[in-house]
Amino acid sequence: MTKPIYVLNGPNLNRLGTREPHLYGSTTLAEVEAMCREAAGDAPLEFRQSNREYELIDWIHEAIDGGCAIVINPAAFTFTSMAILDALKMFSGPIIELHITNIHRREPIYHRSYVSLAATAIIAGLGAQGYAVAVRSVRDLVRASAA
Ligand code: DHK
Repeated sequence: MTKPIYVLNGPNLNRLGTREPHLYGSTTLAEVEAMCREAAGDAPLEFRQSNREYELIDWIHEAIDGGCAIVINPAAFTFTSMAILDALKMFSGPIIELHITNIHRREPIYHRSYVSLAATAIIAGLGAQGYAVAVRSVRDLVRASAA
């Protein structure tokens, strides 16, 4: 596998660790990145976070041109951004939509995801560990498709 897995994180996730720990736990984004890199093993991985919608879109375009898979936690943009959905629709590889919390057990505003319309799979509610599950899953999907 030469093309990287892109792990993209949306707004406010840079505050993981102190942000509503009763919901998101105490794991920091840096610790999440380390978990992703461990899960990826020898597979190359790009791990990024932005509070800017346009930047996430630019990174999805980068993945379209040179990535093998996307794991994305769009955070609040999950429920608002048709632009991120439209960008993801252009990606030909596996996409896992990831949420630390089970968004379907939260307030109704968190129940309708635009991103799910483009996702291969959705992981929600596993906490920070969900990132490692997602990275291992796309790594295996890509390897299986290349076999
Ligand atoms: C993260 C956020 O920032 C929220 O806006 C989402 C998601 C939930 C998560 O569970 O990772 O609603």
